[in-house]
Amino acid sequence: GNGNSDTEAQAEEFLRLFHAENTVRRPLADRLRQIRAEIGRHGTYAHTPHELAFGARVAWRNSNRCIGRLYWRSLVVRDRRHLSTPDALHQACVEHLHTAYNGGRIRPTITVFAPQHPDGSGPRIHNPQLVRYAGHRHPDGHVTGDRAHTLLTDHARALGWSGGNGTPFDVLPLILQGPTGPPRLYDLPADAVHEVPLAHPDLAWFAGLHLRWHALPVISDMTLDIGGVRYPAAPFNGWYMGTEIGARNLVDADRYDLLPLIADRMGLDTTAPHTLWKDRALVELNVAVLWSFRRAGVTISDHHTESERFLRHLTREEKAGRQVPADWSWIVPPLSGGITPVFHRYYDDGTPLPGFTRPDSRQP
Ligand code: HEM
Ligand code: NRG
Repeated sequence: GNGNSDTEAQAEEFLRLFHAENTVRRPLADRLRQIRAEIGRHGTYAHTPHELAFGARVAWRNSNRCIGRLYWRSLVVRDRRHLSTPDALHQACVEHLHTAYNGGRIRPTITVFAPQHPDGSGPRIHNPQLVRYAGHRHPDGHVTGDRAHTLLTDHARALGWSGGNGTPFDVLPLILQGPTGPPRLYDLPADAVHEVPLAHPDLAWFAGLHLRWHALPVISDMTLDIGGVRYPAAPFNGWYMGTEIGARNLVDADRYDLLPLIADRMGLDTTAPHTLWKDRALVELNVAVLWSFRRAGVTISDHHTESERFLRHLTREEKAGRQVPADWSWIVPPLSGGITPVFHRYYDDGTPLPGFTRPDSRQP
């Protein structure tokens, strides 16, 4: 955990940034004095609602893997710091899904729950995203569903989950834990989880594959770190870029691994890589994802549009005198990289705070 002096130094750095970028009535020196006293007494301090909202937006702005940062100022911040019990988390997560979905016009939204206590305790969401599909493991090693989630599925079963119909798209329950006490299971109500059935504008058989994906990517396993205060439960979402679904989730060999099936239905020659059967199947799958979301009236964007927006973001931030940390290997889309403008340049690196962090090895 943070010692008091670390917390103080990080608080001061954040408060200086907050005062540099915002019009704040209260003099900086005043606020810093108050924060130091609070840290002295309690080992931590409380953000004002204005500080919290700014900190969350800057955490998005600083996310070096995110291509979607142009709209960082418009993030909707739901201040739920008074909530930390599993029951309350569950209710607020369901609300998050409704308000962020907004009838299909997705609103980038974050819900911030109670902060971590100086002793390290705090609320936690065990699911990596609020909506995840189960990976059902069979005795012969075959998996039905999302192979990335076999461990999460086992975890849910060990806690007593008996749901799921054994389909490839069974939504897992939420596994929620308060600052004290064991993790608890909560089913998501069906009307909170919006999904899009996938079809293709020209390939009539495509709908018969019965593929689907959920409308909202709500990351729930990252800690929001602002000015020496950590929020371990702070689920956030924007909208999908089509390639996340059509070039990774449904395609990776350790996810749904669907290219062989799609190529077969397309009647492609899959006997040699030089026929580019994988590439041709990949493009049609991505056409299907984008077309289906649009047809369903659910916000989604293609990688050409998001790349162009990201370059606008770089120009705008540069004008404001700020560096934009970016990780090329995450920013360049997994389909047609070289024909998007984000491919053809270098980026500043770094992972400044405020930011979203992960305790495990996926964090740089
Ligand atoms: C990562 C797009 C909104 C924070 C990503 C990735 C994409 C993306 C394509 C890479 C994901 C991957 O390869 O798995 C978008 C789009 C948004 C959006 C199109 C639409 C508004 C947001 C918001 C936040 C955010 C609202 C936070 C408030 C992040 C973070 C990562 C990320 C922290 C890295 C995730 C990780 O390490 O697993 N985003 N994003 N993004 N985005 Fe965004
Ligand atoms: N690739 C993951 C989601 C990662 C974040 N992507 C976003 N974030 N679009 C997947 O589920 O495919 N967001 O906050 O919108």
